[in-house]
Amino acid sequence: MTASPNELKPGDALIIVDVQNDFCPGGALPIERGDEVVPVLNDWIAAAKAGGTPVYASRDYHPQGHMSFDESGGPWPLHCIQDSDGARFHPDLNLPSDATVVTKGVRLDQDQNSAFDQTGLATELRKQEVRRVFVGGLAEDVCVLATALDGRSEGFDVVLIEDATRPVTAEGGATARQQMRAAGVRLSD
Ligand code: VGL
Ligand code: ZN
Repeated sequence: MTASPNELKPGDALIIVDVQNDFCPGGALPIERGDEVVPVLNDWIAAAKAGGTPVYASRDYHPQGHMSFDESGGPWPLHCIQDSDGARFHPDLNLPSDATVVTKGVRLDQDQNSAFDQTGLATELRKQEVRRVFVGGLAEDVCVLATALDGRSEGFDVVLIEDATRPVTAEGGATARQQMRAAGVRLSD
């Protein structure tokens, strides 16, 4: 069973990972059916708003010449360049005005796949007395995976919203789910 927005309660937070144009069909690093996470996440956002659950939205936000680009010997095509249209959140994602945007991938010398990596997110969540995070977004086998695993390492209960994520590759998605399950992330079989 996938997670349901009506499970949200005090002590929870919603973390929306990298739902940006470049990761959706038509973008620079398109994830198959990546845009299908948007309506699902909008239901979660609506429930979060209604219940006072804090919403965090991470964005991949690379400088020109980033080390993760194939032109620099990295694994990925150019994507999510700072200030580009591809780096913007999907236009249909109903981010609340009080959502916290978590920017990552800005370092020239290393990639930051996890929304927790050097962003201060764990500190902020503790400050908000968050104990459990619901995670969705893109991509399941890259930044969602890294974020969910770091959430566990930081001591949070982590729930993957399975219908709100898509992998770069199907095999990658299967491996990612195994890794998440082994780390104690809640997800369906
Ligand atoms: C991502 C590939 C490269 C992601 C970011 O957000 O999952 N994937 N950079
Ligand atoms: Zn990236």
